[in-house]
Amino acid sequence: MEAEFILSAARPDQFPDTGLPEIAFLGRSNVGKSSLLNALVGKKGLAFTSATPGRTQMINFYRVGGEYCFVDVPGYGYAKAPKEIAHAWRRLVEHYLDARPATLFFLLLDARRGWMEADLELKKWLEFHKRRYLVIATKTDKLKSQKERHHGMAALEAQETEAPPLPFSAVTSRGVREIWQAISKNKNNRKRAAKESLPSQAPLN
Ligand SMILES: Nc1nc2c(ncn2[C@@H]2O[C@H](COP(=O)(O)OP(=O)(O)O)[C@@H](O)[C@H]2O)c(=O)[nH]1
Ligand SMILES: [Mg+2]
Repeated sequence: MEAEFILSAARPDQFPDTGLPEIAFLGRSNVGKSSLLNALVGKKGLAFTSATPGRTQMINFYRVGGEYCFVDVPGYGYAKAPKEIAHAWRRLVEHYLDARPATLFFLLLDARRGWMEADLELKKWLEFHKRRYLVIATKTDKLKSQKERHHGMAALEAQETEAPPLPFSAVTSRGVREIWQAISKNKNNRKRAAKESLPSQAPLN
């Protein structure tokens, strides 16, 4: 799939206006946001992945297949970041969430860890502000036994969400097809909603 980096935004006035439907990848540092983005596009090095949490400090925008804008949002809940930096990220991310109401949000959770405090906070925010979001369980390849898998999914399902969490692994590519289906379904729903909300035409005479 054709994909290109647009820009990294450190401030809200740098957010690009692509006119494309936006998909934002949200989740704690190291949960696998960049890896998911790369897997969906089929390009290993598109988004910067790192073994060191908290490296991506800006919001990165990518044009994907000429049809979508993917947004890699810096991870929250990284305890070791210096206070001022953590504060600046938070403000930048909050600005982003606030400024882009039409975005479809992917909330990524580590399949082994389930919901953590910061994830729950974000879920609450998304629901309060009526944003569309999907939960994605990452790193499912790390759940080795049947028991671990069962336990992992049960922990994710303990929270009520609009749609059930989608399992994903960047190692096995599990979930790529289902996630793309969810993206295009969302786009079609949006188109339909936009059509229905058009004012009916007044008769010409
Ligand atoms: N085993 C496994 N490792 C993963 C998976 N996704 C990401 N990782 C690893 O987890 C680390 C963080 O991934 P990254 O995509 O940079 O996370 P981000 O900080 O949320 O963008 C990297 O070392 C990745 O190689 C996965 O599905 N399975
Ligand atoms: Mg990243």
